[in-house]
Amino acid sequence: PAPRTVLLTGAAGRIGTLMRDLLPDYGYALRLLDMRPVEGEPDAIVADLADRDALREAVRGVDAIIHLAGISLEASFEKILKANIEGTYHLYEAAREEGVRRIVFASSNHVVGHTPAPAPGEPPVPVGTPRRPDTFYGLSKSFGEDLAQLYWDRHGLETVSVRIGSCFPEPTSVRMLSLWLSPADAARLFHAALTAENVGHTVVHGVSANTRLWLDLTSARALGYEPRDDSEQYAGKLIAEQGEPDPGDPAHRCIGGHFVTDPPVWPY
Ligand code: NAI
Ligand code: 15L
Repeated sequence: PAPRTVLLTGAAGRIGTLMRDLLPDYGYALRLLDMRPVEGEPDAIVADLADRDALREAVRGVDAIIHLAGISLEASFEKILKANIEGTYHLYEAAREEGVRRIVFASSNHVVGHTPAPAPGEPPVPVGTPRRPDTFYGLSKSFGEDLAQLYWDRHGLETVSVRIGSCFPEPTSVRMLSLWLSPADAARLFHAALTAENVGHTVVHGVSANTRLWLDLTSARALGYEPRDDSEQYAGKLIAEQGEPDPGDPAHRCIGGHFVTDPPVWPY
């Protein structure tokens, strides 16, 4: 049967807030979790990923999990270790113990951040490209993908790891023209990842059907994802403001952009 009750971790965050709005239209009943209170949602579970008892209770009875919680920018190794590496492990253990069948894991383009960005006209980077994390943050997402593979091979717990590009209401930089995932396409992709059959552990890129696409969508489309948005409608305005991407600029040389040279740091 198709999953109905879904635990959304990181529900107070940027993507979590967008998905709380969009996913109920696909028929999901969402259970929410975050370390911060979720505005307007008094029933949301306020718990840290370090709290194994709370996680076990939170996952009990859900059909699937969308795992967005964690540090979403660069931080010290110690902080990343606790939130993203140990935290994701605790969530997978809770899911295994409670018999949850599937997790959609928010991975990131920063798993392959050091990969050269394709030049205009070159094909997008395939999902099987060697991993080249650009930060401890990207490294933690690479760990998450390997953890997902282990829990599939060893325990039969399925995961779709979504290497999200840049999920924002609108692209705000020239780089994002190549990496944008519109909120509506994110909901389409999460729905496909929750409902496709026999995914085992599948890695997909999470981007819209952008004209300047850097990340190949073959494996995402194989799940049934049909993106409808294209960042090109914002290209004129962004290029007028910021100029054409300069291939000599390190922030345009690699998929990870400014994370490669000057990563934004988690403020907490
Ligand atoms: P965000 O930083 O807005 O949200 C993350 C949420 O996780 C926050 O509400 C925070 O309170 C919660 N959180 C952090 N540590 C926690 C812990 N130890 N226990 C419980 N909750 C914790 O990030 P955003 O943009 O919503 O991203 C969601 C996920 O998608 C993240 O895992 C991020 O790494 C990933 N991602 C996001 C991209 C984007 O473009 N927004 C791109 C690639 C990946
Ligand atoms: C990410 O992984 C971050 O979580 C998000 O805040 C954006 O910066 C995104 O990558 C990006 O590369 O634009």
